[in-house]
Amino acid sequence: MQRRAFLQALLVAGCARPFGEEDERDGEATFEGIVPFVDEGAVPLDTLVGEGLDGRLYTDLARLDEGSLVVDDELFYVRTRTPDRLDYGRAWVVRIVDRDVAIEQIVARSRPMGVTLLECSGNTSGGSFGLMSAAEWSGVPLVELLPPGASRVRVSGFDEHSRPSARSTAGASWVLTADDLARTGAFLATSMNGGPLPRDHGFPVRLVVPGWYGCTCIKWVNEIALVGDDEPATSHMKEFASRTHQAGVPALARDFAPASIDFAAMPIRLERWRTARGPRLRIGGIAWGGDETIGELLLSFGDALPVERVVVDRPASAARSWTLWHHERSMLPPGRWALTLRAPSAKRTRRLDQRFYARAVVV
Ligand SMILES: Nc1nc2c(c(=O)[nH]1)N[C@H]1C(S)=C(S)[C@@H](COP(=O)(O)O)O[C@H]1N2
Ligand SMILES: [Mo]
Repeated sequence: MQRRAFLQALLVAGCARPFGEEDERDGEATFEGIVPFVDEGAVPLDTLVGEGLDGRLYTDLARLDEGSLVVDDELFYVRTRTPDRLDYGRAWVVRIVDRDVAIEQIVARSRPMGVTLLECSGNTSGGSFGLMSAAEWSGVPLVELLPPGASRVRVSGFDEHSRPSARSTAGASWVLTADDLARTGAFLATSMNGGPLPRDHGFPVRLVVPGWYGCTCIKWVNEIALVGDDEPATSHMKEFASRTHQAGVPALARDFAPASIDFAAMPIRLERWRTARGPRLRIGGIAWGGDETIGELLLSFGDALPVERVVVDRPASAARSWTLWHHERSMLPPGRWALTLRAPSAKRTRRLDQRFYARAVVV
């Protein structure tokens, strides 16, 4: 079933003849199996693990297809589960500047905000790159809730956990300028995929900053404060400074660069097929990040093979979500192959330049 869905995705993506005319002549193509990625963490996928700050759900990217680009609530990645010290018995109020705003008022003003992808800035191979998902959100643009002339705000969320974490620091707040809010269209989200926010995703209200790393998308928002130009960086900002590609760990919030996600791409699924022409490799992948139109990627398997061109149809208008691409070639020779992509026409690709999203297979 999943394979059929994947094939349909390829058809939808514009590959009407996955194997070309030669294969039609040569006869049927037979699916022989998945070529798994190696040397990635053995984390369980699509399953909640851990509690509180260490709570995670790694989304299985291999099953993405045209019909599942908006990820169901239960499969959307989780980084930090609902704090156990959060008391849902009390009415939720967000302190906005000098007013206490009841959650009902924010919900009443919420409207569709479209599909936006979130990616954890710590989305590494150790987690099979599963800390990334897209959903459809409803909410209220943050600028609409602020007094005119506000130049810098600090958005904070509830983050008290009775169990400390070895890896993560409690306390979640990020400072954004009016310019950041206007440019990204940052909004307070009260709904995900048509329903209320699930608790683990910040019920009843979270921040979504389209195009920025997930660490800026504060969950369980309870305070939005106006701050001055000399506002110190928060502990949360400092914790995520290197993961959001800051120069060192700036002491002041104003010295943080926008935590934007550059254009990036990676393979998500390699399939081995048998055809009359010989064994074939079909590669499915995703592209996301940046805000520009991208039409072509360069796929490398390492120094032993020439780089191959991959057509990708990623208009700027789709940049808030992710886009599927696919590529087909003869089966790789026996050996270990590291797949990396480049996007020469993209404005900036810091992670692709570092081979951050490299994925290896053994044939
Ligand atoms: N209150 C609070 N908000 C938070 C966090 C947190 O630990 N506490 N983690 C951040 C990080 S690092 C990420 S990647 C996103 C994850 O959102 P998700 O779990 O809904 O996918 O939430 C952000 N918001
Ligand atoms: Mo994150």
